[in-house]
Amino acid sequence: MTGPELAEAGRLLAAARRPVVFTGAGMSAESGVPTFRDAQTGLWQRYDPQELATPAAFRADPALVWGWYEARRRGVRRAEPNPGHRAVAAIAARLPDTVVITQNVDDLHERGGVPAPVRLHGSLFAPRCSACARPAPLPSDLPPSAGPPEPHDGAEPHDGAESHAPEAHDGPLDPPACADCGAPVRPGVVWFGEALPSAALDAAVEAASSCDLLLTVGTSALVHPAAEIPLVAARLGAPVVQVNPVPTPLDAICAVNLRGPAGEVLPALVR
Ligand code: BV8
Ligand code: ZN
Repeated sequence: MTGPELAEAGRLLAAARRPVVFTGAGMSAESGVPTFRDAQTGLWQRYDPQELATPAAFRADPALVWGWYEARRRGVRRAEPNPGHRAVAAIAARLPDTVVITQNVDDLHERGGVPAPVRLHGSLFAPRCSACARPAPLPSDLPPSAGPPEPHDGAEPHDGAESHAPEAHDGPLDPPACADCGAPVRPGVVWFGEALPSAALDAAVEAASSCDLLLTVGTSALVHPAAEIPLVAARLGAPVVQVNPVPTPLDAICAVNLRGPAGEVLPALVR
């Protein structure tokens, strides 16, 4: 990323009144939350996330899939928002008409100062019944194997490594049963092959259709229909600025490509 590109992106952001910030897993990478393209750790090294994130996988082995999501949720609980999350919140504070649209299922935007992002793929923190869709309580965060206490529970900060990937001691875990109908509780995320929540998708298309800048951060732009959101903005004439250490299919439509990590680039952009 060079000075002129950052200056041009800063000029476009300074001129914007209704920006959209569109984020993917790379937004949380510097918080230690693995991206989908990162190598999985522990038990899940043997699985392609896209094979686990499907209704069929949950039907075939609810404990394996529920255990994976619980491990990811505990990892997110141990993570902290990074300076990139706080820079996105600074943009939204400065420009009240900002809309943050995320593909991520962690809660780091909320904890980093963006109270209500448009959530295209749901949340790790909204489990529901797989049959009657009744919202289910979040399980206690201490796994049966009584791993290290959660730092948010007032205990010492987790002495874990940088990464908050699912850990080796995490493994299959039987999902709780719905209090109403007894069916297994499932994660509140959108799996591959499932439709996105129509209200969220409509809100995202509406925001991308009326924005005057779209800032896309940390996405490989391979997952549809989310990947079409930046294209909506570009087709309607809004400039697109990308933050990603590597090229993506979005490069061709971007006015500026800022090659670098979100946690460094975004604070420099909003300085
Ligand atoms: C549907 C929740 C229909 C679960 C997720 C059209 C074309 C091709 C395929 C399809 C298509 N339409 C539909 C499909 C099928 C499929 C799909 O897109 N497949 C692709 C992968 C081939 N889509 C679906 O199935 C969708 N559903 O279309 O349903 C339908 C309609 C009606 C009725 C019934 C059905 C549902 C897709 C949602 C899947 N759920 N998440 C969970 O989290 O477990 S998506 C999941 O993958 C993540 O949430 C995330 O959104 C996505 C991964 O994308 P990214 O966020 O971009 O993350 P990734 O790891 O790929 O990339 C990270 C990037 O960050 C990299 O570029 C890296 O360079 C960068 N990076 C790294 N570090 C940093 C960084 N950037 C900045 N700073 C850093 N420090
Ligand atoms: Zn139920």
